[in-house]
Amino acid sequence: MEVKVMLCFVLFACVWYADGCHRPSIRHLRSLEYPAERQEGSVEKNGGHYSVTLQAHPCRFDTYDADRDGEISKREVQAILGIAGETDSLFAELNIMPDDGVIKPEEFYAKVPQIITQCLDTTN
Ligand SMILES: [Ca+2]
Ligand SMILES: [Ca+2]
Repeated sequence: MEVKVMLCFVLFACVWYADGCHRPSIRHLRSLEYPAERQEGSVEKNGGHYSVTLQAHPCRFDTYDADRDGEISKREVQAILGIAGETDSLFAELNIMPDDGVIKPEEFYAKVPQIITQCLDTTN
């Protein structure tokens, strides 16, 4: 019983806190931490392949996952490659299972060797 009361109190406190203070959301904080000016490269589309120019490794998941949460959001790709049609298009192709709206490592590594020029798997 006491636990339930405690949980109710905690929940109430959380709701009150979130409503009362207009503190920036985590998402907002992250966008401050990784502004668009951080752009380090660009993407061009040549035929069926994307040519990704990057200072960092264009074939590594970590390069794009700026906040290291294990998934790549569209904003993270835009932060690195710029806000452009090619960026959206590349994101859409890498996001094989689009329902979650993010690119998971398994999606990334399944697709990147096929569509990014610098990462093409030449062993096949
Ligand atoms: Ca991320
Ligand atoms: Ca996905």
